[in-house]
Amino acid sequence: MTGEQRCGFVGLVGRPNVGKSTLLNRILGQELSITAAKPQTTRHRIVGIHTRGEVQMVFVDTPGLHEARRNALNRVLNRTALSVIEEADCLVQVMQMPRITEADRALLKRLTPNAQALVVALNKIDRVPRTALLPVLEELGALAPDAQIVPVSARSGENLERLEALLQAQMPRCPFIYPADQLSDRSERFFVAEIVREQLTRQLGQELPYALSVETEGFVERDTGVEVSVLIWVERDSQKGIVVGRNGETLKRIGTLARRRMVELLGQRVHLTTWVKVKQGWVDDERALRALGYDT
Ligand SMILES: Nc1nc2c(ncn2[C@@H]2O[C@H](COP(=O)(O)OP(=O)(O)OP(=O)(O)O)[C@@H](O)[C@H]2O)c(=O)[nH]1
Ligand SMILES: [Mg+2]
Repeated sequence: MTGEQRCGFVGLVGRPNVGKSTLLNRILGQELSITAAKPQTTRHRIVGIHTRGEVQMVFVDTPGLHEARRNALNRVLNRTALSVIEEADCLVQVMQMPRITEADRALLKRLTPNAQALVVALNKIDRVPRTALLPVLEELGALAPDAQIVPVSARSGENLERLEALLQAQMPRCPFIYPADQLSDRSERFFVAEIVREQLTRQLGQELPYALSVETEGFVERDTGVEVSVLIWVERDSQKGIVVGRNGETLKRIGTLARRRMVELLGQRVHLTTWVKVKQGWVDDERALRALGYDT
């Protein structure tokens, strides 16, 4: 019955690499938002819809907030992350063990005066001994006396039920926004590009992921499966060489891993073609960013 339904937006925010996307995926039980052991993996606002019984929680995963203002992409990522603060019914700031940092404190300070409920998910507790938790929890309690603090492990799933219960309790009375079986508001076209970027980010060295963007050029469903073609944009010729690798081996490996994930996502056969192109200076060009699908 619609009258009993509750529904709202939960914004996931925090500095890069603390585990926001892993947390979302774990709650959803699906690898929706791409993850990697490198900062700035998430570049878009990713909606993940979680409906259980009469409660629908619309999670919004965001890019990690960071200080760097090197280029337009950095600025766009921060803007995308901050926009969720206004629209969410409830905010989850993700932090990670073993310690909270100056950047965590600065963001917490920014979030505390907001009207909506604030939850701090202290993530990655699996990597520290129990005894390490107490001083950090005490520090957080003193910094944000009104926030609810939940130690969790997005990797092992520890304590996520408690986090979910807390968030559910914050959802206002409101009819569902999305059908109960919908998982995201993004298209399959969007996710196939993300899957390729995930593998590029994971497989390539430290710096290269920041010079890359991926765009779906073709997505055609046929009787024999889905034909996907993606463009990988880099900034320089030398980067193209690294992505392709000797005899095309690097790109081939990335393509194989990405295709496997696409088969899982789409539940059909996938034919994947990848092209690497050079677009000089795209990371500092708002128009190019818009054309590549960023929320400038
Ligand atoms: N040990 C441990 N590692 C975790 C946990 N949660 C996430 N990670 C790892 O932390 C790294 C970053 O995870 P992401 O989910 O991509 O982090 P993020 O906050 O979304 O990062 P950005 O999108 O770049 O801001 C990945 O290597 C994850 O596997 C956890 O609970 N425990
Ligand atoms: Mg992320």
